[in-house]
Amino acid sequence: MSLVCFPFKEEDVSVVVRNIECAASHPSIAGVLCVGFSKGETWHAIESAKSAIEQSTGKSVILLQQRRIGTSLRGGKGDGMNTALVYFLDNTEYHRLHFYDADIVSFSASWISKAEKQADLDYDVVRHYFPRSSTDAMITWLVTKIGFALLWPNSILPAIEQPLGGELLVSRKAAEILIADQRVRDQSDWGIDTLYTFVMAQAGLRMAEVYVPEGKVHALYGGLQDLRTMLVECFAAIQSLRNEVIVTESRYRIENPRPVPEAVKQKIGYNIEKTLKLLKSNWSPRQKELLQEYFDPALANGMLHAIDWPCWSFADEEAWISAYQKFLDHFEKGDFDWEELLFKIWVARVLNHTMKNVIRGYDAALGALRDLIWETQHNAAIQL
Ligand code: GDX
Repeated sequence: MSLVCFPFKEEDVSVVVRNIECAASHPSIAGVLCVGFSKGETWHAIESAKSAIEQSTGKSVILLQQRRIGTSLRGGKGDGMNTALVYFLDNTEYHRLHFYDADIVSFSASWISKAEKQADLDYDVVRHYFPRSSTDAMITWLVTKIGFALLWPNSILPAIEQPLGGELLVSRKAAEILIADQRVRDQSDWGIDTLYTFVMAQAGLRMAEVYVPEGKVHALYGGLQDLRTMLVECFAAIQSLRNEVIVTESRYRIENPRPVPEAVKQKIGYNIEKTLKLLKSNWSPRQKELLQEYFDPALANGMLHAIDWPCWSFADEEAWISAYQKFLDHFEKGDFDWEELLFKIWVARVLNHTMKNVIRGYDAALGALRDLIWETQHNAAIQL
């Protein structure tokens, strides 16, 4: 029997409670572990619903506040997920641990069944992936997948569809490997998904990806500003791993995707109007100096022009790969000017993708993203 963990902060309580009930009702699930950031409104709603769910399903619902496991980085989702790993390893009656974001409106029993069925074939890790809008997942595509392709082109990492996905199943073996790793325990912030994925590949775990055709419908972002912290923490996680090597091969299997639903194809993942203003915000003299010292002149000049009038044509695929390599060498997390430069250049790249690729339709946009990963991986592999 398995355990399901929902890490949560503050979410729509009716969605969270419905998801807990759904997981607890599943025949493969013996317990549902809710790991809260703090004892806020969502915590109290779960506490109130807990005994009724336990009575109706006959399963345990455990409510825990996350422990401070990392010591140096911000305490966030990483501490929440690692708290769940420790609980799972201490409670040996559970054989597998599932993670799901608590705010998923489209969550259903089939998400659990799919992962369980795949794990029965002796996979250590089963990850869910789903159709996403062509303007969604801009951290996944432009930061994580690019980083994996540049740094470990011959590993399985660039092939993993959604390496930041918070929906996955781990076996006891995978959980033990993860929590024994100091780098994982230290990654208490949004970088946790990067660390889990990386360590799974480095340890040669057997990994599968299952496809969820209905997609992940969850709370939406406003402007790209909402993603600034996640961007910085996900990039810093990749940067912290840049000198690591992967020598082991992992067994890897992926379920074929289905046609993407129209609703997903037509969705715009962020507010473009709000985002345009970000290009001219928060500039300091030092940011301009760093831009001119470290980055290609065409990109630097383009960014400086964007202070006066929103423009983005300079932030093409090639310019992003070149800038990414400069950030890998010089970026300093915690330094406001470096973080702002990373954020603004990424914003320009996302706008360029939106106006150049997304405008040509869903298939062209996804094709451009896939080509970028493929080209980057290929070029990095031949330079090894
Ligand atoms: N315990 C705990 N502590 N839970 C947290 C915290 C925290 O500090 N921060 C967020 N959560 C919960 C949150 O309530 C939700 O259930 C889940 O973690 C995901 O957070 P959300 O703000 O909905 O993340 P978002 O923007 O949807 O990102 C998710 O998808 C990304 C992706 O696939 O692109 C999240 O799983 C990311 O890790 C993932 O990169």
